[in-house]
This record gives sequence, C-alpha cells and structure tokens, in this order.
Amino acid sequence: MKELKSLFQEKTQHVQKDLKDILKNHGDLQVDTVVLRQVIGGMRGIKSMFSETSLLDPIDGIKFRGYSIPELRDSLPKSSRGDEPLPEGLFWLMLTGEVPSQSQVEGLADDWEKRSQVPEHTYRMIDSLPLDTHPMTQFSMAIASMQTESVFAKKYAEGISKMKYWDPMYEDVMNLIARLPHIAAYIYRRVYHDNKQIKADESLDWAANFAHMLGNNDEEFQDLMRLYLTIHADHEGGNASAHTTHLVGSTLSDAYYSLSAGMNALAGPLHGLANQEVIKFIFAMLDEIGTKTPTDEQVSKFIHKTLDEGRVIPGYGHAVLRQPDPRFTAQKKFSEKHLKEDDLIQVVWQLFRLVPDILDGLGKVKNPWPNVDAHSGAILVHYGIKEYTFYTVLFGVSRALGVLSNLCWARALGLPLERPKSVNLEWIKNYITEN
Ligand code: FAM
Repeated sequence: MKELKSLFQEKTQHVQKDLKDILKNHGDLQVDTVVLRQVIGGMRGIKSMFSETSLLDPIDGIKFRGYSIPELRDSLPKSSRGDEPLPEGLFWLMLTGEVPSQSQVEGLADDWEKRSQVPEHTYRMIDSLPLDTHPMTQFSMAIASMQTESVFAKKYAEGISKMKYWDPMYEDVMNLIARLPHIAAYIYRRVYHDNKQIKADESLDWAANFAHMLGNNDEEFQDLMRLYLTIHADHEGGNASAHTTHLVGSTLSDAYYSLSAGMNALAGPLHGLANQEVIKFIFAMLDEIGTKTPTDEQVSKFIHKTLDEGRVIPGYGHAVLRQPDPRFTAQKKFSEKHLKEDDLIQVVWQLFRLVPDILDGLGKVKNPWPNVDAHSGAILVHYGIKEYTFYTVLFGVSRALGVLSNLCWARALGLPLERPKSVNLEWIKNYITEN
C-alpha cells in the first residue's frame, strides 16, 4: 500500500508548510477566551487543539473532511455485497483528505489482511484474565501488550530523526488497525461462546470479516458492521478518547500506548460505555414494566422515575451537539429499511418521541436529543449480539480509525507535547479580586 503512504506523506507536507506560514505570520492571533466556568467545568468548547480528520458542528453534527454522514454513505466505495460504506474508505479519507477509488480501498483491505497477525503472547495474556474481566479491560490490555511490536519505539531507540517520526508511526497504526478485529473477536468468542474461535475469512473486507469472526455471516449484519464501524470512527479531536490518544501520543508514546489509553477513556459511562448502558436501561425498563411493547405513559413514568433517582438517561445529551446526532439518524434510516418490525427498535423510537421533551422540561439539559448510543444496542441485539458488556469494544474498534489517523498527522506535523496550565483556588480568588 505504498500509494496510501506516499499520498499521506505528500498531503502532510502541504499542511506542514501552511502551518509554518501561519505560525510565522499569525501565531499570536487570539482564537478564543477562557472563563472560570470552563477552567473548573471540563474545558468545554475551548478552541485549543488541531485536528484535520473531522470537525463537529453543534447543529450539523460530524463532518469527516467536510463530508456529512449521508454524504459519506453516498461517496465512499461500498462492498459488492452491501449498501453501506467501507470503513477502509473512511480511514483513507481521514488520512489523506481524498475519497479513494474502489481499487484503492480493496488494496487497503488487502494490506490490513497481510498485517493482521496478532502476536501469540497477546492471546496468552487475554487467556490469563478472569472471564468476568470487562471486555474493555481485556481490549485495552491486549492493545498495550502488542507494544512489544512497535516499530516507532524501536526506531526512536535507534535515534530516528524527528522529521521521520511519521513513517514508523504510520506502520504501527496500520498494523494495529489490522489486528483490532482479531483481538476483539477473540475476546468476544472467549467470554461469550466458550472460547470457540472462528478463523478469519480472507475473502471478506475488514468489517465483514470482523462480523464473520464474531460468528455472524448474515450479509445484512455484515453491512450493518460497515455502517457501525464508519459512523463511530471520529468525532473531532476533543472528545475524551480522541483527546487522550492525542495527549499520550504527544509524549512520543507509540500507537499501542496511545490507543490503549484512549480506550481507557472510552470505557467511561459518560463516553463510550453509554452504548451498553442504553440497552441495559431499556432491558431494565421493559423488565420492570413487564412487557416488550410498553405504552407511552409507562415509558414516561419510568423516565421520570430514573431522573428522580438522580440518574441520567443514557443515550441522550451531548457535550457539543445541540440537535439529534446524525449518527443516531443514520442508524434509524438503516433500521427503517431493515428492522422496522423489531419490538426493541420500536422502543428506541418510542424513547426518541418521549425523552427529549422530558429532558427539556428539566430546564438544565443543554441537549435533550439522542446521541450515537441511543440506537446502536437495539440493532446489535436484533442480529444476535446480545452481550452488551461487549458493545464498547465495537465502538473502540471503530474509534481507532479516527484517533490513529490523527496520531499519524500529529507526528507528521511535529505537534508538540501538550502542556496546559492548571490553577488553584488561591490563584482564582486573587484573580477575581484583581478583576
Ligand atoms: N439525562 C439526565 N440528565 C442529563 C442528561 C441525560 N441524558 N444529559 C445531561 N443531563 C444533565 C447533566 O447531568 C447536568 O445535570 P447537573 O447540572 O445536575 O449536573 C445538566 O443536565 C447539564 O448537563 P449538560 O451541560 O446538558 O451536559 P454535559 O455536557 O455536562 O454532559 C453528557 C454531556 C453526554 C455527559 C450528558 O448528556 C450525559 O450524561 N448523557 C448520558 C450519558 C451518555 O449518553 N453519554 C454518551 C455520550 C456520547 F456522545 C458518547 O460519547 N458516546
């Protein structure tokens, strides 16, 4: 796949020159102001990072190199066996800014297939963990265990020039992405299917082979996996998993350390773990109400009860979005085409009708609309992936495409060690007095 590597190198050289000119002529131009509420409240919305792969607009949602999710679904190459975009094409787009051809995407899938050999010690490490170890713990540890394979770490130890950091980082990223479905499927089959492992099918694309190794050869499910692994891939640079991966990488930790750290962030209930929390919430609600087809009144009552107990409604709200998440809408469109008779899907749509008004009525929720996690679990249950403690691993396999393409860019541009400043209460009180 020399074509992708050389195209990536060429693109980064143009941006590197642009950034150099910008820093020289406009380096002191103020782009934002920071208020105490942001210092204490999670740095919300402070423009303070650089990322080319995607940009998030509160109203329009995510755009990958300028393409919305509907535009991606129209523009990216597809499998001959389905209607959804190939995630390999999204990775090519995020890395180069160009939509690849069908043959370029097929070449990338072949390259990943050749790189997909997971070291034996990684499987032995996974086997050493208790079966009830959370799949995200197993996934994050498995990624870190492959650090022994890092080309970047080896080259750095040999004294590589910083102008060439991008090259071994690209190699690590390609190897890591190629191996993630194999690790994820190994964990899934070990924990939920008596360790009955399924060999890879080299004739399938990256997403379809992942579905196959999970144990599902349904062509409709394989197409769902292409959509799933595309829409979860990136959400600009400031979300917790992207920012963590970037921050760790800024210390010149290699892709294995950086992605493992990013997955630990994704494992949080307010971030990627929400996708399991949503289906847990729905199952608990149906169990308590005692039916698979509850009335609106029964659902509203359960939502109010949850809120009165001081708990959040998982799958709703977002730190940036202020409209229904286009990633939710894309899943709803897929379900309207394939799954509209499914009772659980109907409950997801019932929640979409009822939750926003209830959250809006609280008078404090900035975004009462569904996010990406509100729909994903019900679709996975339909296709037999009912083990929701595994769902965030699926999210992680996808998110790796975005955070790792960002890591390649960060090293190619020579983005420095991140080092924001913290202040203490005494400083804040003095600052208030002086201002
Ligand atoms: N249910 C109940 N309360 C909610 C809520 C929800 N879905 N979303 C926000 N709020 C509350 C929030 O807890 C806060 O209450 P307090 O002032 O009492 O602390 C208030 O509304 C203001 O919060 P906000 O400014 O509107 O939201 P934040 O930017 O602070 O938080 C989320 C954003 C995503 C953490 C929040 O919406 C939430 O907890 N959602 C449920 C968990 C979830 O779905 N997370 C997944 C997010 C997804 F995009 C992802 O990363 N996978």
